[in-house]
Amino acid sequence: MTPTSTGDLPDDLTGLLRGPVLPQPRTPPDGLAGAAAAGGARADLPLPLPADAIPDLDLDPPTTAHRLVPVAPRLSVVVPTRNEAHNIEPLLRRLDEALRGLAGEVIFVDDSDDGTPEAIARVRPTVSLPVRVHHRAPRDRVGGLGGAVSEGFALCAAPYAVIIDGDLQHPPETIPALLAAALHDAADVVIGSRYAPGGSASGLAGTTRHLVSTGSNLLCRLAFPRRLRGVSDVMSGFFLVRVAAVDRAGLRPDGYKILLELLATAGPLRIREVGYAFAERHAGASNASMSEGVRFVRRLFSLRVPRPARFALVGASGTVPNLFGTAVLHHLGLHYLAAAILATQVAIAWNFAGCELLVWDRLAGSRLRRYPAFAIINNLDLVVRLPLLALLVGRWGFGVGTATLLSLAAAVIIRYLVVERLVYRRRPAGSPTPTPSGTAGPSRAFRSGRARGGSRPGGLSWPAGAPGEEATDAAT
Ligand SMILES: Nc1nc2c(ncn2[C@@H]2O[C@H](COP(=O)(O)OP(=O)(O)OP(=O)(O)O)[C@@H](O)[C@H]2O)c(=O)[nH]1
Ligand SMILES: [Mg+2]
Repeated sequence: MTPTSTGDLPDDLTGLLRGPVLPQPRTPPDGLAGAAAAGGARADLPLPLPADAIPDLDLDPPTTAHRLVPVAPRLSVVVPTRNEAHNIEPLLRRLDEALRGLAGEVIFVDDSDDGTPEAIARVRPTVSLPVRVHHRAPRDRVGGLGGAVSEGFALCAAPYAVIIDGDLQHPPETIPALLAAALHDAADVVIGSRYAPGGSASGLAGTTRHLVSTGSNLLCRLAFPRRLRGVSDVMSGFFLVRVAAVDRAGLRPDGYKILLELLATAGPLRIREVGYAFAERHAGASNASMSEGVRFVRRLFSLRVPRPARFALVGASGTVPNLFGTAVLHHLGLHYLAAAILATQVAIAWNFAGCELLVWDRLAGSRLRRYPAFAIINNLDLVVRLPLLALLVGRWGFGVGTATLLSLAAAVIIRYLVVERLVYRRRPAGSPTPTPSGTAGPSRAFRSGRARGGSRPGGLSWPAGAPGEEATDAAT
């Protein structure tokens, strides 16, 4: 089924979605219990929070009192933003209208330097949706767009999350159809697709963007033919997920293609699609760039090829400069051991570039600081290789080329084990952890509270195993 609007749905489902779920009074009620009674909070859908958690909602009265929510949200809309100040007002207005009656909330995960959080703060009191902002300081912007979305998942109070761009290329009016498809078909993921029936990619700017979109879509489907069977728009940034189906600990988001990351790393998922028309950017400038393209190709490669195989490939490619360098220098009259030492330095630089680009996930910190450790460890393998080389050539009469090759094969196994342990070991809990109330804050307390099924800063208590409970280090 590819529903395109709630009009396609049976009456009972439309009623479920559109029922009088969330009147949000603009004047403060006499406490939340009164508000819940007045709002006729429905008990026929599972709540992600126990009812007694609701009075603890973090509010900064009195100006935001109109955002009191008598029931826990059933749909969290996560909007990653980077310099979208001029799009905030129309976006929030359209979301407010589109989500009327859906018990929704909006969470901005913001990496902006243009005053986007201030724009949100200005518009927030004028809409009835609860709106939260998690602004990431420049040093915390791990994983770019994908990292922001992953952090957004951790903040969702609802069982379903919709990811939507902040520039209005994705129509908020399609969100009810995404939710309807999820509820109707018990789907884990509902993808807003430009290439499904009813969809259109006409908002893509220019032939090159069209080619990049269809080409990368094809590449992904070739790389994961079974997992992505029936998915027409792997590159979509507009989708709904059942939050409990997201394995945040398994995500290594790097840049734009968080949907690919999700689909490739999660267990079996029930996937549906809903066609939508991709619009032109409303205002502001695109954040897409050539470097995002390179990030995508790298990520696709590492999702597809296991790390030891990638390491072996890089190591194998390093034998080319090593062998070639040794042969040339030896030919020029250098002793074969001296030639091996020099050629090894070239191969180490080559391997380091390969490891950084293709083998290990992006790590924070400077490459210049990683290189000495990498070079020392790789030079240490000369301690093994040189005596082996001397034995092979001097004692057993192998040619310099063959002996170099054999010694390299022995060294590559040792090197993988040592490099993985010493240079690329993952820092514990490296990801900056979002706070649900909107400012970067006490991430350690938040993390430990959630791990125990305890309380979140801002006073929302979470039962153990609640949606969004997954480990919080996924965005490192
Ligand atoms: N938090 C966060 N959001 C980002 C980042 N990069 C892009 N975004 C947001 O992600 C959404 C998609 O980015 P766009 O720049 O619109 O990329 P695009 O849609 O591929 O490009 P255009 O078609 O030119 O708009 C927008 O809401 C951006 O503000 C980032 O590094 N961090
Ligand atoms: Mg865009």
